[in-house]
Amino acid sequence: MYAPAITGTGVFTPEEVITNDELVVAFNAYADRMNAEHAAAIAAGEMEPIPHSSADFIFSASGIEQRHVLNKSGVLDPEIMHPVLRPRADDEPGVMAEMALDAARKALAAAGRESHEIGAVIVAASNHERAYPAIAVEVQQLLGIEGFGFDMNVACSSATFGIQAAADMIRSGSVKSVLMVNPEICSAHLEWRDRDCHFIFGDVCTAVVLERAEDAKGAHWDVLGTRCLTQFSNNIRNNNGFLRRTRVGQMEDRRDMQFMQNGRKVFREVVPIVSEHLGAHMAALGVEAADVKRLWLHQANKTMNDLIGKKVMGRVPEPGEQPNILQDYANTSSAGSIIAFSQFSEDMGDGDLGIICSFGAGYSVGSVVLRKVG
Ligand code: CO8
Repeated sequence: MYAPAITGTGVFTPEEVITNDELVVAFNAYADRMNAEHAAAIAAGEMEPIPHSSADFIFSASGIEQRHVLNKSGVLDPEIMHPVLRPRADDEPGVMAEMALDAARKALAAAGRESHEIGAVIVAASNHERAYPAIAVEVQQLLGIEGFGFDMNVACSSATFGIQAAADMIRSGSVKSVLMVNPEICSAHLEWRDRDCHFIFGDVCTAVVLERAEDAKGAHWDVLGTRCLTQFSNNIRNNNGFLRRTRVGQMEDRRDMQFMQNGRKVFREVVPIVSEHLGAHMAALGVEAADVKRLWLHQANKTMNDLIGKKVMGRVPEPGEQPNILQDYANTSSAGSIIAFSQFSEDMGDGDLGIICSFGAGYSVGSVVLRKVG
């Protein structure tokens, strides 16, 4: 058995940003247009008017201030209301592969590794661009990696489940090192015309290099343990998948074809499930709350994270102990906790303990307990 370690992380952040104010202006213009178009039906009581969205509501309900996206103009055009991404020919990199390359190169540089030294690629994400060939195999080919690759989807827990899969393969000796990547094109799965959820998501890609701890070239994170849990629920569901390519009103317009949730129910159910999961994982590893220097949680909702942080630590976490990035990125599905880990771990010292924890559709919960070395 070999001890697995995280030796590098990388984040690809799309350049384009949509603030809450910009988003609300676009949504309200869309609502006004639809209400004018259907004025007669609304007046006859056959249809409810679409109410306006509000930037104040978005911030107070979620803590989100802005989001990065691959295409801002399509999302903000009241006639379109979805990202417009250039269709890719089969002989050029797909969108997810392109995002993955940027994040992967950063993670490899952080680990001090060349891509040909990696033994396997896992692309773990909620939002897949196609069914097959696997995005991971495309990334593998683009980076010149021998060995194999496969895709995984456990919604917002894809990255932690991907870390567990990688760590288990390294432990057993089937591979020496793994590149685990999370390209999340959440904007293509979000229903930007639904006021209840149009503010939730953003786009990003994270990457993590895992290898045998004994092979690490510098400071690294020993993986002390991983734990995954799933429990079926329809409270977060998407029945179709990638990309609405047609213009508003010109497609079979089933609401279930994009992201759907029962947000209130999710909120109520998530806090106990995640808190119990983390408590049990810590107990199994003999980790006390007082030992935990940092919690890198899934980034969906600030209030939810504050509650989970308090339950796990047994007190209100000090500023910096449970860093949030959702104010800048919104919910980036599986990548959120990895962005937090990547951006808020450099300052930690030799022997410090931290926990990455994701939670998402499925339901799914994944935790990774890490100890800094070096
Ligand atoms: N602008 C203005 N008003 C609005 C808007 C808007 N954009 N949207 C809704 N409102 C109004 C509603 O009409 C409603 O009005 P009224 O009270 O008069 O009926 C009022 O505001 C409250 O609406 P909601 O009940 O929908 O709002 P919430 O307070 O519940 O907030 C959230 C919505 C922020 C989405 C909240 O439900 C939430 O965060 N839920 C948690 C789930 C979550 O984070 N989902 C994100 C994606 S899924 C994910 O990342 C995984 C999460 C955890 C998985 C669990 C695994 C174990």
